Amino acid sequence: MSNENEKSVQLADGALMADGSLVPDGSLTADGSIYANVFSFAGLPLTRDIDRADLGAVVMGIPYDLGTSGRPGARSGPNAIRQASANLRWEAQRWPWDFRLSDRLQAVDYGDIEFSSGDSTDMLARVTEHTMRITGAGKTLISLGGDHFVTLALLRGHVGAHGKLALIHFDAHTDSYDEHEKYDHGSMFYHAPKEGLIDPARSVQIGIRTDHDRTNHAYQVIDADQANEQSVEDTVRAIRARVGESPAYLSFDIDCLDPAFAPGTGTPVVGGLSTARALRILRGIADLNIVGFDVVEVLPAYDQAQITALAGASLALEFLYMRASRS
Ligand SMILES: [Mn+2]
Repeated sequence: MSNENEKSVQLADGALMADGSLVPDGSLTADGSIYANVFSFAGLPLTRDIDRADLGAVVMGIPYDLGTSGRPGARSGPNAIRQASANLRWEAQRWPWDFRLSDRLQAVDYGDIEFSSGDSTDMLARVTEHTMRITGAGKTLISLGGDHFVTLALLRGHVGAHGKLALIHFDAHTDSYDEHEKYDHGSMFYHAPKEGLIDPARSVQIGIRTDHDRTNHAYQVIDADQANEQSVEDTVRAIRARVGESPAYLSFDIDCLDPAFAPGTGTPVVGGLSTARALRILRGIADLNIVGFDVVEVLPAYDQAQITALAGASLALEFLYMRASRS
């Protein structure tokens, strides 16, 4: 145990290598191979050295799944997303964007946050601490879950730098279930407004298709049927009207997508969005003041042929382009 603790402390200080790299030679990840040396997200440098002035964004993994109510295993999500992201490395200018990512935005992979396994309180503390470090340095954080409970820690780590946030939430579930003192992956957005982290009156949930109190629900809901039936432009317009100029946090539970497009997830619900539709909605809101992003609930043990992991990787890369488009 003491060895593990020592290692955690070392990682928290970002001092594994003199230059902050998490691997002996950070340049190992910089080539464009879609199968060799797949350690980091999309081949980004794997490092905790984030103080460079030109660095705009940080990708971080949170291998946690103790908040889940259904199938467990999302702790392996970050690694699965990194592996699948190798398929995206070769395209310097991602379609259909009209710029090369590296021309507009420098980003690194911060690795996974370590915490005492089995200790959710420690996870919350560590994730909040690292998030505050990254957002405090003025970098945009893109987090890879992990089950959705991790978003509570991420929001706690963002408010210091950005104040109370609007929430743009893609999900099959509202995750605002009133379970009183219970903290899990279905109650973060019940607790978050009570903690002053988000303002439901400026927040919107897209893709919902599970029961919630429709007569008394603080968040605007664009349910899955509506999001599938109306045009992408109408959905984009509704999100923009709700969020406005507010600093916003975008949280994407992969189960917003139909299980046909994301089978590997903890609590799948049929009747969801396609990956294509979700990507088009995201591109339509790229210029909103989105200060942080996550994609959560990727569960490789239930995945098929990396379908879900590739969707997660593609969304995370889309987040980088959304951020870059505002640079
Ligand atoms: Mn969900």
